[in-house]
Amino acid sequence: MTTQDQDKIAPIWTSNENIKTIYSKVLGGQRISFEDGIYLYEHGKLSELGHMADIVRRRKHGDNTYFNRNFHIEPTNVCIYTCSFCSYSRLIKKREEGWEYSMDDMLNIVKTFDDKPVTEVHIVGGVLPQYDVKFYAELFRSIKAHRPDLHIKALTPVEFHYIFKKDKVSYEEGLRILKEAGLDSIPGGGAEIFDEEVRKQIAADKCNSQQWLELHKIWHQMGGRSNATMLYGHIESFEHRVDHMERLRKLQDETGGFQTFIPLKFRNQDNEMSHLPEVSLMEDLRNYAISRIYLDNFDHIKAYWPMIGRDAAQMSLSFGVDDIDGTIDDTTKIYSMAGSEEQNPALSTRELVNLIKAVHKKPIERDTLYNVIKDYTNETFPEDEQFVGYLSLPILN
Ligand code: V47
Ligand code: SF4
Repeated sequence: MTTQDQDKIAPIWTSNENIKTIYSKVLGGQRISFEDGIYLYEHGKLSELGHMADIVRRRKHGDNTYFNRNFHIEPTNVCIYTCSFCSYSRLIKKREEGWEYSMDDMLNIVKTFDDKPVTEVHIVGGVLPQYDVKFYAELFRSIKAHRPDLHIKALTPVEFHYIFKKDKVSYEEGLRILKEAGLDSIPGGGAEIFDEEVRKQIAADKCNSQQWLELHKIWHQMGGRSNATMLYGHIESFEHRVDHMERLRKLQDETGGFQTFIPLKFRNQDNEMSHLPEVSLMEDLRNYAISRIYLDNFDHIKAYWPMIGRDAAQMSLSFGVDDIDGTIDDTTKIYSMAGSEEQNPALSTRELVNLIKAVHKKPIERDTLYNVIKDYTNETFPEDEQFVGYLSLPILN
């Protein structure tokens, strides 16, 4: 954004002096503090947050809105861990619904995409002893042998910590083995909330916050790229959310290896935290906006549309989000089991492109590392004449 463009930004209309101060920091490209973050959660109006987040979004990406063509493989839905927000693991309850894919099962899933222009496979699931370093290294090698150009985004510190410890290899050594076998990048899962007390209550037995951050740090130092998530809207406070982002911002200052921050809204169906209500769409938008403002050193903020639904994903694009993932043909179950909006998360490229265009943004297909594959801004699809759009953006506050 040029200075001339900045002049075109309407000044924020507020009588709140603290918001004015934060606004001038955002406008001047200055980092906001921990206290500013808390203040925004506690006192920022949706319109103010959206306005500020949109300044940051536009400065970084203009109207560009990214998506990619990927598919998911979940090796198993059985897990030795017992996170209380998890609706997915079939270790204890509904064990008969558990699946455990073999290497061949997973290769067969990859082969079903042979004639599709996907660029990424996202592999993540439960943690079980038979999936060890050797297994994953062989899996990655076989996928690459079959389809060398497919980007493998796989596993999280939850799996890495478990398998490296079991196989008695250091984080460095384990990551080196898997990288050589074909691991290209690391998705953002397993972060939940870093605060130790909250983590103890919701995810007591898996890798801790320090281990999560350490593993990403080492991966970044090896030249790797990764994402980071935050599970919000359960028992955490606003302070815990800002603390979570603060720890990520610090690490990003050190390594620069994170690409995308993905806030994940807690869904309450069929898990041990079902008694908690889910937060509102308004809170989701506020949270996206504050993430965009706070994480000044993250290039991208992603709204994972299968989780929040298409309409909310469209709205999020005016609250700091510039990426909506983009699964075209998905087998992921972790959210549908937890009560996500989309029970059958599949969108064709045309639907995805039109969904982005309907809110006057530019649809850009990207690869995992955000290299542009295709700009769909001027692309017309045959059915476009009938397309009237999904929603016009409401004024919310
Ligand atoms: O870590 C589990 C979350 C995550 C629930 O990097 C839940 O591109 C809400 O990290 N309600 C795994 N969330 C998924 C993940 C992810 C997804 C999409 C893209 C990327 C990426 C990463 O799913 C877990 C946990 O935080 N999760 N249960 C639930 N009930
Ligand atoms: Fe296992 Fe992940 Fe579910 Fe926790 S969230 S129980 S680590 S599958």
